[in-house]
Parts: sequence; structure tokens; C-alpha cells
Amino acid sequence: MSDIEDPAPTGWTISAVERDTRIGKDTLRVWERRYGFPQPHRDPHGERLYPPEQVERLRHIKRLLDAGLRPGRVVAMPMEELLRQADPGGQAGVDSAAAPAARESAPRAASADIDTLMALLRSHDLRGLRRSLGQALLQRGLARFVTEMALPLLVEVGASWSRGQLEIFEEHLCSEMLETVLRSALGSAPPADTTSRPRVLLSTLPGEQHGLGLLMAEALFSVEGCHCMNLGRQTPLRDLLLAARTQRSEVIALSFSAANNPNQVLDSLLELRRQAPAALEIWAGVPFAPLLRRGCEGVRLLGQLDEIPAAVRQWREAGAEARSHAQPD
Ligand code: B12
Repeated sequence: MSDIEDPAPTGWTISAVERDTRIGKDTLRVWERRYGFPQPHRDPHGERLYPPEQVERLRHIKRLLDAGLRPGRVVAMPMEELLRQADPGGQAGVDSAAAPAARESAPRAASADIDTLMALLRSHDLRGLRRSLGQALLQRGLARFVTEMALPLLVEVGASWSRGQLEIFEEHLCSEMLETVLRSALGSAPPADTTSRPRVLLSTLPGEQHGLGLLMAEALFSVEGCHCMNLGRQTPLRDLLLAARTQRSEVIALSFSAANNPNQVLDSLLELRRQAPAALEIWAGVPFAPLLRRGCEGVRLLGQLDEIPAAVRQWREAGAEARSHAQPD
């Protein structure tokens, strides 16, 4: 979420807009010429200044682009239409191949549960929020808690923030709270033993500050009985490979948020693939529909956390098959 102070009434500089929306300066200038949006004002030195409402519209545009829509389709779209497209009930424009990456496609809890959690967050009732999350965890168990509560809650938090309905500090509160709940659940889970496989090493790459996806992935891998080692956020490539070697990891699982540039994600994954031993599998959770469609050679791209159980099952089946081929007749 943005930590940048809204510099209204003068407007946002192009660098501030780039930082907040992750839309490059060159792209912003090209859109201005090609689509007539955004239409920044100019300061006395002729530098671009973007009014806050245009920045908000750009945030929505970026979300739809990440969900797989094309710039030609969304950049000139009026705000009401952008909101309609982002509305869980109004998915008409998001094509089905893009759906796995669209925020709207996250497994949904009863929306009443999420509404209750959001109301507790908005009223800063942290004890109530902690209690409700704890209770949901007990009721559903860890895996369903992750996919049916934590994920939809974060999606709603992100959407509310980008609609200007939630403050940044409120989003931070929610993230911290979820992190506490997930860590304590993982802490009381039965420890893996030497026979637990695959051995999974989890991290994000440098520059990625979103670590909750990683924690949620760890929870799902643990429920599947995998051996997990979570290095946390931003491990340099060299150290990741060193850790994989010393830990005898069989899978490196990475998490990427929508705040990344998909081309850079692809480059980093290819570089990691190039440096990693062939037997070490690389699984990457990415929220970019175009990248998921395109694929990345030698890397398993996963668009949803709930694909983890099937991926683990396939890994185990492939291992069993390889072992049976290795058996002498
Ligand atoms: C919490 C949060 C933060 C917190 C993170 C706290 C923490 N401890 O993690 C903080 C405050 C640090 C933060 C910072 C920023 N954030 Co933020 N953040 C969020 C929020 C609300 C939730 C992120 C999250 O954890 N989602 C849960 C994960 C699991 O979902 P996901 O990332 O979409 O992952 C999907 C797949 O990729 C896959 N997956 C992910 N990981 C893995 C791993 C495996 C193994 C597998 C199989 C699958 C998988 O599963 C998910 C779907 O099921 C999102 C909103 C949202 N809808 O996600 C914004 C969001 C990601 N943030 C956003 C932005 C812009 C930022 C900042 C750039 C703001 C700024 N200007 O500083 C910075 C980026 C810092 C950086 N360099 O990375 C934008 C990105 C939009 C964009 N297209 O650019 C979002 C989408 C908010 C929005 N505008 O709607 N953020």
C-alpha cells in the first residue's frame, strides 16, 4: 500500500505516481499522448503534476492490467466503468484466462464474514478482530482459514484502500494482525520430520516487501505435510541457492505480489533457473495473468495459493514414479 503522503492540492509528481502505481514514467507519458489520459497539470517549471483523482484512476487501471486486460481497453475507461469491472459482481471485462490472477477470483468467504472483519478493522477494534480471526481459524482449520478468510480479507483491504475507503495505517494493522495469527498457528503445528517431503524453501526475492503470501503458502505447504523452511522476505539469489543446498531443498517456493513488474519477475526467475541445480524445482506464485499464460521455462508458475495441494501431490507422484522406474526388475 502507498506510504506516500498525498501532496494535494498541488498534485503528485510523475515520480510519486510511478512509485505508487508501479506504472513507469515513460508509460504514463505514452498513455497521455495515445489515449488522452492521464491529463496532468503543469507546475511553474512545466513539470507534470497529477491530481489525486487521476492517481486513483491510475491505480484501478493498473489492477485491471494486472488481471490481464489490455491498455487499449482500460486506459481511457471512465472511473465508473473501471469500478464496475473491478466489482466482484461485474466481471464482464475480465477474460476467463485472466481470472486466476484477478483479485476477484480469490476463494471467497461468506462475504458477511469479511464484512464483519472489515467493520472491526475500520472501528479499530483490534481485540475483536483478533478474536474473530482466532475463532475462524479454530472453526475452519488452517488451510481453509488461509484461502477462505485471510486471502479474501487482504483482497478487500487492498480494494478498500485503492477506493480511498481505508487508511494506510489500518491496512498495516490488518497485515500485522494476520501475520501474528498465522505465525502462532504455524508455531503450534506439529513439526515436520526428516521423512516429510518435499523439502520446501520459501522466500521472496529482493525488492518484494509483501511477505503475507509467503506465510500463507507456508501454512498450506505445512498442512500438506511438507518440510518448510521460510527465509522470510527479500533473500538475495546467492543466499537462496546456498540455503537450498545446505537444507537439501527439493522445491524453492517464491511469492510475488502485484506490486512487481512482470517482466522483471520473469527475468529474475530465468536467472534463478539458470543458476539452480536442475533437480531443484522452482515454484513461483504470481498474480499476473499474461505471465501465467506465457509461462516460464523450467519454472512452475502458480496463480493461486490453493493450487499448492495439487502441486505437492503431483511432485510426490512424479517422485514415486521415478523411484519405481529406478527399481531393478
Ligand atoms: C498487505 C499489503 C501491503 C503491505 C505488506 C505487508 C506484509 N507483511 O506483507 C505493505 C504495507 C508492506 C505493502 C507495501 C506496498 N504495496 Co501493498 N498490498 C498489500 C495487500 C493489501 C495485500 C498483499 C497480500 O499479502 N496479498 C495476499 C497474497 C497471497 O495475494 P497475492 O499477492 O495477490 O497473491 C496471489 C498469487 O500471486 C498467489 N501467490 C502469491 N504468493 C504465492 C506463493 C505460492 C507458493 C503460490 C503457490 C501462490 C502464491 O496466490 C494469491 C492468489 O491466491 C495488497 C492487496 C491485494 N489485493 O493483494 C496490496 C498491493 C499488493 N500493494 C500494492 C502497492 C502499490 C504497494 C506499494 C508499492 C505501495 C507503495 N507505493 O509503497 C508497496 C510495495 C512495496 C514493495 N516494494 O513490494 C498494490 C499493487 C498494485 C500494483 N499493481 O502495483 C496492491 C495490489 C494494493 C492495491 N492498489 O490494490 N503492501
